[in-house]
Amino acid sequence: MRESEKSMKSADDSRNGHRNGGKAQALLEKSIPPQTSLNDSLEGEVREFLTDESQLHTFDDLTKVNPVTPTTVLKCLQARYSAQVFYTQAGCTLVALNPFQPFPGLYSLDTMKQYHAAPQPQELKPHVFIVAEEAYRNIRDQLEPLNQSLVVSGESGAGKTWTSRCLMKYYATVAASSSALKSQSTVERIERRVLDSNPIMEAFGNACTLRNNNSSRFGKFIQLQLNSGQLLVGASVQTYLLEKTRVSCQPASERNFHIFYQMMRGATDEQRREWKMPLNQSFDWLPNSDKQIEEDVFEETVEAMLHMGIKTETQRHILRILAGILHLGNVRFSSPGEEHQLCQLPEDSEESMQTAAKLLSVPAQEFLTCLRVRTLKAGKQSLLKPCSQSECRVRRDCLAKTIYSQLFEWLVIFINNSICADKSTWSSFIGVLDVYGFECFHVNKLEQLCINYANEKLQQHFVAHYLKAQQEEYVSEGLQWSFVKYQDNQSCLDLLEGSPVSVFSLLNEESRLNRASDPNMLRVRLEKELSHNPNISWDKFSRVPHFTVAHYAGRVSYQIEGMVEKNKDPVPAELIGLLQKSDNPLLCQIFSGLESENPTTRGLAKVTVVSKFKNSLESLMSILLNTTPHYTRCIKPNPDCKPLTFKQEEVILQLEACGIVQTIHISAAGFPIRIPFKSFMQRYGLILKHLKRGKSSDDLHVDNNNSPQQEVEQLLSAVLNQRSCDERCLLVHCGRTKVFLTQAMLDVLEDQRRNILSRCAFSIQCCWLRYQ
Ligand code: AD9
Ligand code: MG
Repeated sequence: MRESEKSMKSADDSRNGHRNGGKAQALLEKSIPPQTSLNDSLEGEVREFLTDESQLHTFDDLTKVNPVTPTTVLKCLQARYSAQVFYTQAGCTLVALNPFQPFPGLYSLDTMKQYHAAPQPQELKPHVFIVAEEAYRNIRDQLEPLNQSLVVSGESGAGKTWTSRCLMKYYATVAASSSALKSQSTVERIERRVLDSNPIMEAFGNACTLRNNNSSRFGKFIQLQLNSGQLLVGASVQTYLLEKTRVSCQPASERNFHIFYQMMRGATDEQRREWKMPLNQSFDWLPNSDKQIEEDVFEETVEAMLHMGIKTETQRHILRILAGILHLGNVRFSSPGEEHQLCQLPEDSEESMQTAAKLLSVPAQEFLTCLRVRTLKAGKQSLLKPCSQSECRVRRDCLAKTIYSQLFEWLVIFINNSICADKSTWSSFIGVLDVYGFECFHVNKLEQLCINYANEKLQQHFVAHYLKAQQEEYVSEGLQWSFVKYQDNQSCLDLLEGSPVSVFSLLNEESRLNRASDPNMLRVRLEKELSHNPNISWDKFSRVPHFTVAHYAGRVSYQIEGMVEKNKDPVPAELIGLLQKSDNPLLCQIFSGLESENPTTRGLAKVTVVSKFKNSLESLMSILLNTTPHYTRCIKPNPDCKPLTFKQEEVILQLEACGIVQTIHISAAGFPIRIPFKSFMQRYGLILKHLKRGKSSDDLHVDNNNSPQQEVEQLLSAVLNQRSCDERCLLVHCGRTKVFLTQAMLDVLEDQRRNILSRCAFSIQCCWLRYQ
């Protein structure tokens, strides 16, 4: 093991220290008694399986495990993992275990075709392609809501991005237009361009962290646009909260964004000369350069940019900007003797400063002045004030972060312009959501607060959409139901974003005050205004100002120091003004519309990081609420990303965090399929007609004045009349407006429908032959 890897490993252990071994153990020992009674009669049969542990890997659906406890679910998943089966259904959710090694065939073209062509994909082995196909068929069958969303969640390194890529490849294959396949024109096929957005965004937005060599440092929602013939005609991408602080400050043993290392490794001699980047050049902002990872592939990024339509000349501007940022990172400032004096540059920094200015195409002297001198506005007058050493550093870092995040935003806009189809050409979409998972480190800052807030919102969406809606629907439809307790996270969301006061509102108020931020002030206000909320607490003995939030996935302590400043995210006006004058046309363009921090409007409702993030999440939520959601929960089986290694303590905490056991309880006892009476008769009415033809009408008690419910009941009793009353209750239930079915019952109905249709087709064929 290389030194850097060793240090990463030990730091990893300490960072994962939050993983509470005691809690995992308690969960492992806890055995929840089954809370439902509907499938009691199946218990005996399933228990036999449980005692015969050699069979555990055969459970394709965790709802068939009984009793459902964290332990039984865990054992089942472990048995499947050992048998190299990585997907398991958990009612409405697909559980995906990360194998941490490629499996030939698992995602091959043939496998895609197999799932796409299957009459009933659900009958094949659980796979993420079933989720993909289900969404695709929902659109084909015009089920409401028509648009679909595939929500992929899980902690860092669990496999969200991998899964999202698989889903995108699936649609780029099964929904590719045949004419597009033949096209060899210079304009690349749309499917190809949609897929090429991945390596570009990953090069600029992913980094090697302690928990994942290819960790996404931004959230992403991609809408795949389909035309009325269900062909992929375009896509659009929305990104969330790029972790821009990484540009100038990399956590210990982690790396900067991949693109910088790709450039360092993959540049041509000519580029090295242009960027003043000889092979032995070291950059302060490029730590752990010796750690080589699979993603360090410069040619792939360059090629993908070309396919996307980013011309060589524009790429040259992008890469010069990035090289300029790296040289800027090597600029250091020495402390001035007196307060009114300017900070000086040590000798080696002079050259870095000159190179950075040249690569960013701005005048070097003016650049240096902007970094060292602050302009203060007092009424109509401007006052120049030399910055202290630390202020100079803050300005330098701020400049690098702003340039990088603006460049990232420009790239996303460019990608959207290149792949987004005209609204008139598409009629439905499938959205794939890949956002950062729940995070809990030893030190948690504003970034973690935002990330965990996003996860709370998604969990609420899941709970509201599936668990709550399902239980409420049972009640309103008059079904007998023993309730399963689910964890509603509303009080945590009230704490974070509620009105009139919340963590965010207080943070924003502090950020809008025209004064230096004091962490204790915010702490006092939080304590005074929010202590009534059970989800917030403080460690009275801690000397570091912080607050602890009880999230649905665990407790996280957030450090208050630096939070207000980060939330303000100020960009000095002088720096923006300078970049707007750059001779690099791209740099000039990306800063042209940007407003700077204006000291005179500081007190007004400034857009803070938190308010911007909250708004973008709210629009995401409103999109999700108008779609049919499909959930995939990725699980990381061990913290070291080792192939085929399953650590129970690691997995049990993740199962707990995503409430998988509750989901299984509800799905196991319930009827996951519900169809309004009218739609039900439209699809299966032919079975009743067929049965009527075979029997006397007395047997079927035909009454033409039947209500829709009676018609449905008549059909069901005709189909089920071979079975006992108890068994019928397990398979199907008629509500007030809908039929509630298990998957098994749906399969019976679909089989009968298929048989009748194929017999009809056969008879027509015979008549035709006779006629000929
Ligand atoms: V993070 O929140 O962005 O830090 P993700 O996105 O959840 O995280 P990612 O998809 O990047 O994790 O997966 C981590 C690594 O696991 C990948 O780089 C692969 O090496 C590996 N992986 C994930 N899923 C699979 C799989 N189905 N088959 C093989 C996989 N390897
Ligand atoms: Mg990712």
